[in-house]
Amino acid sequence: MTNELPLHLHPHGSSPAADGTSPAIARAAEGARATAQVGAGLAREQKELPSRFFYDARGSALFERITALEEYYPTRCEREILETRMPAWADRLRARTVVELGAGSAAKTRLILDALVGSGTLRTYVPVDVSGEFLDSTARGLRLDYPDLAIAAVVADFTGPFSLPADVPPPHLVAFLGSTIGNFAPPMDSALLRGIASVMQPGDHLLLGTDLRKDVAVLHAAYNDAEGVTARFNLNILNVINQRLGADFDPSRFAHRAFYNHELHRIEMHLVARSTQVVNIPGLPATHIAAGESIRTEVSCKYDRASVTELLTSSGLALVDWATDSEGWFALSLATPISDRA
Ligand code: SAH
Ligand code: AVI
Repeated sequence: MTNELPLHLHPHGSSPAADGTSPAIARAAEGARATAQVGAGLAREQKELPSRFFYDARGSALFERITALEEYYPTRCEREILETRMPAWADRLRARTVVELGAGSAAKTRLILDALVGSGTLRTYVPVDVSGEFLDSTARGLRLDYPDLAIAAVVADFTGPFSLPADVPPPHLVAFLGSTIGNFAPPMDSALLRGIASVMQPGDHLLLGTDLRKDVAVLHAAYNDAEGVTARFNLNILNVINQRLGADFDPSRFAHRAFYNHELHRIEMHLVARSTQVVNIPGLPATHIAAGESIRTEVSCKYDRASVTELLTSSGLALVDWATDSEGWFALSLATPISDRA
């Protein structure tokens, strides 16, 4: 794995500096890029917002609450697979560094760390996440519980270029859990994985979590929980955009909606305007939203083995192992760069 992930997924604006530019300039560049992205999304016929804006400290905390909900099965299914498979995988991977994209609380990751520490190979864990405050607290907790590991947290948007710390000894395991890949519609999904594959070296592996296609009632309940936590998570995107971009969205004038799009095999989360309104964002033209019109805030693609294999192959990766939970609701795939196949 080389030290810079050269991922360029955004057509609008430049990405935050990974080249030693001062933090103030990098922040201004990120602000300009965020405004350009939000503006482009709101100008589409189907208005949309980039889902990374769910995740400020409150959004990350709300996501953690979602993972504990009875209806939200992906976390417990993925945990079951890790509990079952990680000890054998650790012996096979012999990873000295784990890099995790979108680490969040890294609660499940502890199963990966435990197995690799148990095999005696792991030296360094690099959690990467855009939610800085939350990531700092994750890293603090891990340093207490894993005093012999180097925990090198990187606050970054993994869809832009970013640098890894200098000391990340190979072989590497890149963990991309939770089906976060599903939040990227084609062709962004493949572009993101291709960027990851391009910096992997022989002996490195990707561990990819993907939510599987299933009974629509199960999917629907997972994104429309009875307590309304997912609704609060969805609405929080407007608070984050207000705070980061100085926008004047009024969250009380929107309602949560999540449904399964059968044709595209994905859950879509939207915010539906309760009334006609105008939203102002500094640097952008006023956004007119009609009553009943929606803003799409997230897609969450659902897969089967064939579509995961196809996604990996189109990204320059080869599937080397596949495991599901006992219900067959979630899968973990181990993959290597295609050039690395025996
Ligand atoms: N891996 C954890 C968390 C999944 S939630 C789990 O499986 O439970 C998705 C995580 O990815 C959040 O922590 C969020 O802050 C992070 N994230 C989302 N988009 C991101 C982006 N573009 N760059 C970096 N992190 C991102
Ligand atoms: C992070 N991501 C994979 C979650 C998902 O299921 O798509 C985010 C989420 N959205 C609503 N609930 C959870």
